[in-house]
Order: sequence, then C-alpha cells, then structure tokens
Amino acid sequence: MIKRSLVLNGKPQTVVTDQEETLANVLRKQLKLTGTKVGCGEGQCGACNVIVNGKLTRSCVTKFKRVADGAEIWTIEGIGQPGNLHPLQLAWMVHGGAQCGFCSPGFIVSAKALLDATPNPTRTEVREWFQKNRNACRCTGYKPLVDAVMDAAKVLNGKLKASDLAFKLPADGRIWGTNFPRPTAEAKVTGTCDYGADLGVKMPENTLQLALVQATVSHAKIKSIDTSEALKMPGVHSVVTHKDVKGKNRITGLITFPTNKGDGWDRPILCDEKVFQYGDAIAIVCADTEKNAKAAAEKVKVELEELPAYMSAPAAMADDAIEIHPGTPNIYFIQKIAKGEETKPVFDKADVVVEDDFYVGRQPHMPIEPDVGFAYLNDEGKLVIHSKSIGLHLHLYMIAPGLGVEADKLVMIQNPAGGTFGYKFSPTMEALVGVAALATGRPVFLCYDYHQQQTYTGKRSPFFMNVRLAAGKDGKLLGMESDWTVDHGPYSEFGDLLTLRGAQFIGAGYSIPSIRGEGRTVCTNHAWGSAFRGYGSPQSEFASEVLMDELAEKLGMDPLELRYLNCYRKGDTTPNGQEPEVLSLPEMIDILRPKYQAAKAKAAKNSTAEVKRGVGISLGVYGAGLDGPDASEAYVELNPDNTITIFNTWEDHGQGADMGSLGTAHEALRPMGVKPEQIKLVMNDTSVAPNSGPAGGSRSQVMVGKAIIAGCELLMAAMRKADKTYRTYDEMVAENIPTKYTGQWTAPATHCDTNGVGNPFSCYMYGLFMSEVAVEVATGKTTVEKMTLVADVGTLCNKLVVDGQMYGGIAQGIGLALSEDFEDIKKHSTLVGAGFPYTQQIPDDMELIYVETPREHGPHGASGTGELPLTCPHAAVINAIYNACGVRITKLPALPEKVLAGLKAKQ
Ligand code: MCN
Ligand code: FES
Ligand code: FES
Repeated sequence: MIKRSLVLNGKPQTVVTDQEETLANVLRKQLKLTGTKVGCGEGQCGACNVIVNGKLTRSCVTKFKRVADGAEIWTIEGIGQPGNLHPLQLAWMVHGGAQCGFCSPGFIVSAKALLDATPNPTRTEVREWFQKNRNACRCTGYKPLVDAVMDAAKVLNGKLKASDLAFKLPADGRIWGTNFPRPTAEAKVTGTCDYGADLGVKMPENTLQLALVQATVSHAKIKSIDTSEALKMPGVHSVVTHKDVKGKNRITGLITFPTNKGDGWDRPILCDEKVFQYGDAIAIVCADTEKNAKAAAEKVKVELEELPAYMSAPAAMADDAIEIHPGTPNIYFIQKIAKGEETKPVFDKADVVVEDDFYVGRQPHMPIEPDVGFAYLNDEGKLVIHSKSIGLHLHLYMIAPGLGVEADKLVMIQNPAGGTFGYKFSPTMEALVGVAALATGRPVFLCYDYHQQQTYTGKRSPFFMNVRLAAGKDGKLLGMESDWTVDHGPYSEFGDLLTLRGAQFIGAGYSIPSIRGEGRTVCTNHAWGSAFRGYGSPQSEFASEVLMDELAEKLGMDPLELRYLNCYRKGDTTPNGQEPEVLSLPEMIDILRPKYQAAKAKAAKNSTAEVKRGVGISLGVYGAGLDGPDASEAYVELNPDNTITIFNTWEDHGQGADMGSLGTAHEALRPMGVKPEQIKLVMNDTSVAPNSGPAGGSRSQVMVGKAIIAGCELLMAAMRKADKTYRTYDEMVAENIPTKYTGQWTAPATHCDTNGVGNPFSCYMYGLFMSEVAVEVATGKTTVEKMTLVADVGTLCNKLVVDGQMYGGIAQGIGLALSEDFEDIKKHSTLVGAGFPYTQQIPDDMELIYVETPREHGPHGASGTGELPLTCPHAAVINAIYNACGVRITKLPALPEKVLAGLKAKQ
C-alpha cells in the first residue's frame, strides 16, 4: 500500500491505495470521481484523461505509484460543474460535441490542457493535439469538437461572450428544427452523467463482481467443466455454469421468416454442449472484487474437443463442412429477388453489361464505452436488468424463456449508453447478469474489457456479392442480376432479415425494370452478426454504387450524369417494387453538380506525380423502420404542476432520443404554448414506459415520434375547452377527465414476399455523397480531404443532432472504406489494431446540405436519419480512389498495401 497527499481539483486529498492500482481506478472506485471514464483501458482512447501537474495523462495506464506525492490533479469535476460551466463545456453543448458523451470528459480535459499551453490554437493544431493524444470519438466525426475548442478559446480570450455562444430560443419559442442542445448534454459534458460502469461503482456493498470464463477457440465440443479449484480462490462466492440456468439456456434469434431452416433457439446463454465462436461464455465467476473474480476465472478448467472452425461463409458452405448447429444446414435461409420480366433476355439484348465481385467485411462497432450491465432482484421479486440494450422489450422476450423467468417478472432498463451503433440490437450480457443474479440472489455487476468488447459482441456481417448491370447505350439501366452471401456468424439473430436487405438495397436509388437474384444466410464460427448502422445497406449499396461507376466508364459517361439519368422519378419503383414516397434525388444531384465539377477541376489541378487526387460519388438510400407495419407506443401525462411527462422506450445509443422526444413533443404541444422546460421525459424502463420498439432501423424519430404526437393530441383534445383554451390539471381532475393517454402508431407498410417484393417502409432517407481524396503513389495511402453530403431526411427535428449524425456516420464510412476490420481476432481486438479512425483520418472539411422534403407519414414531416450517413459514403471514397489513380478496390478495406498493389499492377 502507498499513501499520497494530493491536490485534487484544487483541494487537498489524502489517498491510501495499492501501489499497483491505476490512477483511473483510484479516482473512480475509491474517490467516486466517475466523471473520468474508462473506455479502452489500454491507452488508446483518451476517455480517462486527467491533468497531472499540468500534463495531460491517460489515467487508465498510469499506475498510482507513478503519481508523485503532492501532485496537483484536475479531473472533469474540477473544470466546471452543472450551472457553472467552463467555456469548453458550454461550447461542447452548443456544438453537439456530446452525442453519447462517453468521450466528452476526456476530450474536454484534453482540450483544457491544450488551451492552458496554447491559448490561440489553429484548427490544425487542435486536430494534431487530439491525434497526438489519441483522443478517440466514435460519434461526432471530430469536426464539432474542433469547432467547440475554437469557440471556447475565443471566450477564454475575451473575443466572444459566453452568453453570445449559448443557445438562444427563437422569438416564437419553437425548438423544432433548431440547434436546441439536447437535455442530457450538460450532464455529459460535466461528467455527471452516470453510465453503466459509474452506476456499478455506486452499487450496494453486497454486489457481486462477475468475470466470464470464455472460449479461446472458435468451434469445439465441451467435454467437461471443472469449477472446483476456482471455488477455492479468495473472495469467490460461486461459479455459475449452464447447470444453474433454470430456463431453456437459449436466447432466441426470433426467426423472421417461416422459410428459415433454423428454429432460432441456437444461442446458448452459457455454453453446454458446444462452443460456437471465440469468446463464448462457459461459466461466470461471482466474487467480492473484480480482481478476485478474474483470478478465479483463470482456474476454471474446461475440457474441449476442437472441431473444424469455419471462419468465413465459403468455408462453411464447402461440401465437407459439418453442420455448426447439428440438424440445421449451414446455409439456413435463402432470399430471392424477382422484379419485372426475366433478366436473361434483357441481358442478351443489352448494349452494355458490367459485372464484378464485391466484399464488405466484418466492421467492428467500436463504441468508446465497452459493454456493461448489472442485475438484481427488486422488492417485488422481479429480476431487473440494466444494460446498454437498444431493444428493451425485444430483449425481454428474447431472453426470458432462456432464463426461465416469466416475461412479467422481468424488467429491462437502459443505462445511459456510450455508443452502440447497432451492436446492442442483440442482447449481449443481459442474460449472463440475469442468470448470475438469479443463481446468487445478490446484485451482480459485469463490465467487459475492450478485448471482450471486440471479440465477444456482434459485428457487421460480411457480404460476398456478385452483381451484373445491363444498360442501353444511352445509359438507361435495363436489368440487374445479383447474388449475395451473408456470413452471419454462429447465431441466427435477424440473419434472415439482414439477407432480405440485399434484395431491397442492391441497386437502390435507381429505376431498374428487371431484376433477378438470390441471397443466402450462412452460419459460420466467426463473430456473430449483429445489426450495425446501415444494416445491410452499406454492403448492398457498395456493390451497386461501385458497379455504377464501372458502367459509367464503359459507357463513356460521367458517373454523376449516369446516376442523374437513372435515379427515381415519377412512376419508378425501388428494387422491391415500392413507389418511393418522395422524389428528391434529381434535385439533390442538381444541387451537387456545380460542386462536383469544381471538385473535379480542383483535383485535376492539384494532382502531382507523387500525389494523385480524385473525386467520387455515391448514392445512399435506406428505409426508416422495421419492415412492414412497424408500430410504436408512448404515454403522455399531465402532471399536478401542469407540466407534461412523456413516457417511452426510445432507447438512446447516443443519437439523441432525449432530444427527439422533447423536440417532437414540444412541437406537438405548441398549440397549448408549453415551454421546453415544462416537458419531462421518463424513458427506457420497461416497468414504467410502454413498448416503443427498438432504436434500430432509424425508426424511432418516425415511429416513436408519431406515437408521441398521437399521445399529445389525445391529451390536448381532452384538455381543450369549448372556448379553445385548455383545462388545468385541477380542472381535469374536477371534471373526472383522465390525465394520461397512450399514443399509438402503426406504419402503413407491408412485408416483402419471398421474391423480395413489397412496400416495407413508409419513409425512406436519401443521400448523395461526394468524396475528394488524395492517394500517395509511393505508399498507396489514401487521405480523404473533403466529404460532401446532400441529404433528404425530411424536416429536421433538431439540426444539431442531425448534423452530428451525419458527421459521425460519414466518419464511420471512411473507416469502413480505408481501415476498419475484425477479421483477425488477435490483431483486430484493440481500437488501434482494428483501424479505428482518429482525428487525422477524418477530414475537417465536411459539408452538409439538406433538402427537406416533408414526409406524409413522418412526424411533423421528418423521416429517419441515423443510418443514412453510413449507407454508402465508403463507395464514394472508393470511387474517388479510382478517379484519382485508376485503382478499383472492390474488397474492403482499401488498405494502403492493397492500393499500392493495384498501382504496381497497372504499371
Ligand atoms: N432526427 C432528427 N430529425 C430527423 C430525423 C431524426 O432530429 N428528421 C434525430 C432524432 O431525434 C434522433 C436522431 O436524429 O435523435 C436519430 O433518429 P432516427 O434516425 O430516428 O434513429 P433512432 O433514434 O432510431 O436511432 C438509431 C440509429 C441507429 S439504427 C444507429 S445504429 C445509430 C444511430 O441512430 N447508432 C448511433 N445513431 C447513433 N449515434 C450515436 N451517437 N451513437 C450510436 O450508437
Ligand atoms: Fe484510458 Fe482509453 S486511454 S480508457
Ligand atoms: Fe464521442 Fe460518443 S460522443 S464517443
């Protein structure tokens, strides 16, 4: 043990601790200063930044013994507090710097250290500082953060008043479409927002800390599990295995289609007979401390008989491959697409045919907050599970039978989440903490380290695609043939639905009269496929958007004009035969055209023998909703103090469910003149809020938004008097009029049939991406210098939120194009190893242009937005690389060595 006398946030503080303890743990666990977050835990993200004796310090990798006696330490708590914000914190709020907000304290502390040393930095210096100090953000694309630092510097230098920087309500009091900062922003920028791990530190003393015993092979039979030695380890309470699970011990994959050959009950909570992938949980050690739990987990002996591991779809499809789930073929679902006349005669007659193979891989989500959750039995005897779930009611029904708990005895609550990007559309640890709480009768807490986050949560499912396009010599598309294979890992969860996305989105955006194709879902032993922002559209549209460029080249046409000629117009239908709800693509292309021409001229002018520059275009389309008649509910209640509470389960990944709920409700309640501060939000607890559906498929603004409006309208109708004024709460009670209403909404949409034909989405979102890149000839390294996005997501509920969605999604698209991967379990298990994009990989120059076509079926005219920016920006980058240097990359990511090989092959 060691003792240190510190000056912590300006006050003396004595600390006695184990000398091997990290500074982060001392601050968080001993001193309860949970504003300092731990993301990667290995020095790669900066979430844990503090300032020690004036120096920016990553506290997760700083042993406490290295902190000198008398050291002066500043944490986020000392920089500014709610109601007493530092200019950096204010600027962070005003610029939308805190989406999930998990990185915000670390960034703000980092920016403080920069401004202390360099009061007037340039944008380049700010970006270099964040790069050098490895400050990682997965949500914002960095631009808003640099904007915030620049404005904070102005305030600190007296060039801008804080009051001028702060958001001001417009004169009419309307917040819809404005930059109103989201309700949770202040807590996020001050470090007072408690995420799962922060709540974990504040759990009662009898809470058991959990550690998992996990598979380190990808496919095996389990012969025995011996927990005897582990049970003897210090501090161990119990070791839970499949034998302790009271229910089916399976998480259901909720098979969507009857033609699926599996039954959905394929994912064990705790492995019993087999291991299906690396990381699968085999046992849970419950102990007094995390350290003791982890030490004991090492002592659990698992005897395995290894089986051949099929690490990609082609391997699992080989004739001699054994069934991963005995009784279910590895190819367990087929989805066809058939639109219009047969393609063969169309292709036979066509003037031009192009064909290519494409691959989009296992992109890892890489939220800065690793997976975390806890569970306990409440005083009604119900099992309560807190996690990062973005599908609370969905997950409840997916895990209850496996746990052996009746659905009405299970409560699911979402903690503030530090980003999910879709991985939490799948249950991860919910059933594990549930099993442990039931088995021990104690509160239990589990936090993954970053290795577990990377290796044992779902990933984007790779698509292997072959696509052919037929066109007349005028460039008009005549037909398309497509074949796609989806590597979905070992678990069926929504794999069939994902495969349908190939039918819906290969070729999306264009009128293609004749289409034939087939896709298949394949079970493999690599990371299980879970939703990832864009959900199948980044794979599908990558193929058709790169092939459109190949077609343009063969026709001798400009890629933008080929798209203009073929994009949806009146009378056209989507690949699945649906009439688009709005026809804004021609207008969007018209807006981009002059910018595109200028960009091409600039690229030609600035290209040199050493650095080639080019411009690429792509078109992105995605549906806002779950397929077919997607539905949602929200409660709206008038309170005794005449404020109004909105209850819903619009789960928040970090995208801004709080702002969406507030903005939509405020606009709906405007006839009553309600102020934003009079609207309260009760969200994401299944015991008090209704089923609003999962926050996936960019559905929530539309679906939950419509349900909120419906509830507000019911309440207002009940409150409205004959003279058009509104009753107060007391008047409502006096007249016996109910004060709480359920708003409901169901989308006017239909499921696709076995040929992929239907009207699955009531609202779509449309984007046109332009990428300007520089390729270094000597190394093959690509730098994206600018991204432009023209988007139609309907009217905007909150401009700050939507801008943030766009910047962040584009940044993930650049990562997908150039660096991100999770193919190599070892190499790709860290942020750096998996190609996480830091500041310098994302351009500071990003331009967003909105075409706000109001949607008939959208709340106040809004469509969805969250996934649009990741539908297809990567194809624009790849098309720009070709335009720059003539190398066509069709299999992502376009690592420098791949581009270099292409350059050499050309020579
Ligand atoms: N919005 C708006 N105006 C519109 C449409 C939406 O202001 N016309 C706002 C909404 O109020 C909401 C946000 O934009 O705050 C996204 O809305 P929507 O498109 O309806 O999507 P969901 O709320 O259902 O969020 C899910 C979506 C998905 S599917 C993924 S994955 C995703 C995403 O949003 N993951 C994210 N955005 C993310 N952003 C962050 N920071 N972190 C994630 O993990
Ligand atoms: Fe410390 Fe990532 S650098 S948590
Ligand atoms: Fe930066 Fe979410 S706001 S990681």
